[in-house]
Amino acid sequence: MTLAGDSGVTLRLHWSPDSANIVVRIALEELGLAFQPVRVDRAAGEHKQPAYLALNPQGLLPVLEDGDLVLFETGAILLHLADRTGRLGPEGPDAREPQARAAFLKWLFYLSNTVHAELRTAFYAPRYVAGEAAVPALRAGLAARFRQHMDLVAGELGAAGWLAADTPTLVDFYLAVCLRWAQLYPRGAPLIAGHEIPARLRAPLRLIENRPAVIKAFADEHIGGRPLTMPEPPDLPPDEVTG
Ligand SMILES: N[C@@H](CCC(=O)N[C@@H](CS)C(=O)NCC(=O)O)C(=O)O
Repeated sequence: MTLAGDSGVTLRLHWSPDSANIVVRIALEELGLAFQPVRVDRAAGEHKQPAYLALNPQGLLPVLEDGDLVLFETGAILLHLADRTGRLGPEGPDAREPQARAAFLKWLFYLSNTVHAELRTAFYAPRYVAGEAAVPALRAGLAARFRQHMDLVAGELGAAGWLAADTPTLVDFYLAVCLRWAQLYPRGAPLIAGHEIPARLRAPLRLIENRPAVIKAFADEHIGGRPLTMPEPPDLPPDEVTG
């Protein structure tokens, strides 16, 4: 088996601006892993074509290729990167440290199977109900749940303001991006307003958006300014913004 890093093989991140790949891109930059970005034209439906479906049969972004390995699902990719580097975040802790790993795993799964999954349902609401008329009620219910999730998370942050350790780990970056999306999408009627973000989550968000690796990751997806506390969509023609 070949892994990226073996004789010139690189990690390959399949991406589209502001899609879930931004979480993985931040993780790669923060962990100092070199990678080759592979742009997928979502607006043209490239992610539903056979070549991409061979990598992710769901036809969703992101995919990360690591040598012979092909991974999809943001949460699975983050866990793979933590195990691969032996670190849960850029400043540690060790990925095998039992307390931190347990905290990391529970928040990773919560973010992946509850928070992110519900955001997806809100963004793609018409796919989940019969008839457009039911969409506003579904979105309103999910917005209320998102606020509850953020209150819960705010109450569980450690003293230093991070979820799994005394320093930021990949789950903090995942949470931060979920907060970005909730303030931006669906376009024109976002799930929450910035002032609804619980006070305890604001300081970590500010710290994250000022980190050089995070700034670079967003910039490489055409996102500038204050991407977490005053988010704007990618600076692209409107038909290319699919995030
Ligand atoms: N559970 C998946 C969700 C990924 C996802 O929703 N990706 C979106 C972009 S943010 C996508 O590819 N959407 C295209 C589509 O639904 O057709 C993950 O975490 O990777």
